[in-house]
Amino acid sequence: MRVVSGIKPTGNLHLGNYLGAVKQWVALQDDVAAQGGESMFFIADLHAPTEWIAPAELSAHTIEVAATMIAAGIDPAKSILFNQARVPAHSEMAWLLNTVARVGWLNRMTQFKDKAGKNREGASVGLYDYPVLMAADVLLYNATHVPVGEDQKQHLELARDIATKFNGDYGVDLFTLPAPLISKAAPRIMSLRDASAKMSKSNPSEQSVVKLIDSDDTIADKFRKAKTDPDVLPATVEELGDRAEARNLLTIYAALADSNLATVLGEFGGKGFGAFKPALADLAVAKLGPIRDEMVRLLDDRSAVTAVLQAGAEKARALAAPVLKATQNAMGLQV
Ligand code: AQP
Repeated sequence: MRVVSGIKPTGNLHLGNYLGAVKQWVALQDDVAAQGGESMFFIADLHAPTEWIAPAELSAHTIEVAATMIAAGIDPAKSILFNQARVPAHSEMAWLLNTVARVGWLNRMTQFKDKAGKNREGASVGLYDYPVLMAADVLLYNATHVPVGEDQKQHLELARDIATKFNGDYGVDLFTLPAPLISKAAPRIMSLRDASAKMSKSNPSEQSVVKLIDSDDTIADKFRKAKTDPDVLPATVEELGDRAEARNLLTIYAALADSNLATVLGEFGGKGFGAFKPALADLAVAKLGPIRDEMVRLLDDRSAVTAVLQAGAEKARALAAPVLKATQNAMGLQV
C-alpha cells in the first residue's frame, strides 16, 4: 500500500484544509505504517503557479505549508514529506503522460471550467493541463491509494484512464491504477460568510476563512462574527434541514471534537448561537492554538523545515527514478 497526496502552497492553510485533508493524513500515516505501507505527502508547488502567484509568496508559503503539516502531526519519520519542484521527475513524467492524455478528456474536467470561468482563452495552459501533472504525481510512485476531496475525484479518474491507456498502448503492465480514498470523517468546510461556497485560500474575505496561523483572538473573533440565522439549534439532525450556516458551524464543532452532528446537537439543541458560538470558539482555540504555536516555533528556524523537505525529496527521487526510466524505456526514448 502506498498513499500519495498533495496540497498547494497558494496561501496559509485553513481549517478546511486541516479538517478535510491534513488531519485525515495524520491518522492515515499510522494506519498505513501499521500495514507495512508507505505514505508520501507533498507540497504541490508546481501546481501553484497555474494561477498567478508572486514568486516570494510561493517560496514563503511552501515553507509555511510544510511547517503547518509537521506541526499538525505529519511525522517525517513516518511519512515522506517533500516539495514537488525538488523532484524533477514530476515534470518529466507529466510531459510523457501528455502524449497519452486526450484533449477530449481534459475538456471534461469541471475544475478547469470552474477556475477558468468565462476567461477560458486567457487561462494558462498549465491550469488546463493540471490534471496530467496530478496523474504524474501519483503514477510516478505507483500510488495504490490517493486521499482526495470529492472535487478531486474526477482528476483521479483521469489518472486511471491515462495509466490504462499507457499500459495498453505500449503493451506494458507499468502503472498501478490508484484508488481514491475519500474519508467519511473528512468534512467539507464552508466559508464563514457564505455557506454555499467552500472555505478557500483564495477567498479574498479574511473573515470567511479561519487560517491555521491565526491568533487565538482572531479565531474567536471569526467564529463570533460567522454568519448564522436567528433560530435556536434543533435537537436532531433531521430538524436541521437546509440551515447551511448552522450545519457548517456544527460540522466544524463535530470534526474538531472527533464527534458527530447528532451528539453535538444532543448537547446544544434548544440553545441559541449566543451559547454555541463561544463554545465553538473555545474548542477551536484549544485544538488549533497548539498547532499554530508549533508552526511559529518551526518557522523561527526555517532551516529545520528545509532540511526535512530536502531529505524527503531525496527519498522521493529514489522512488521515482526507476518508474520514470521504465516509462522512457517503454516509449523507446534513448536516455
Ligand atoms: N473547505 C474545505 N473543506 C474540506 N477540505 C478542503 N480542502 C480544501 N478546501 C477544503 C482539501 O484540502 C486539500 C488540499 O487542497 P489544495 O490546497 O491542494 O487545493 P484546494 O482544494 O483548491 O484548496 P483551496 O484552499 O480552495 O485553495 P485555492 O483557493 O488555492 O484553490 C484537498 O484534499 C482538498 O480537498
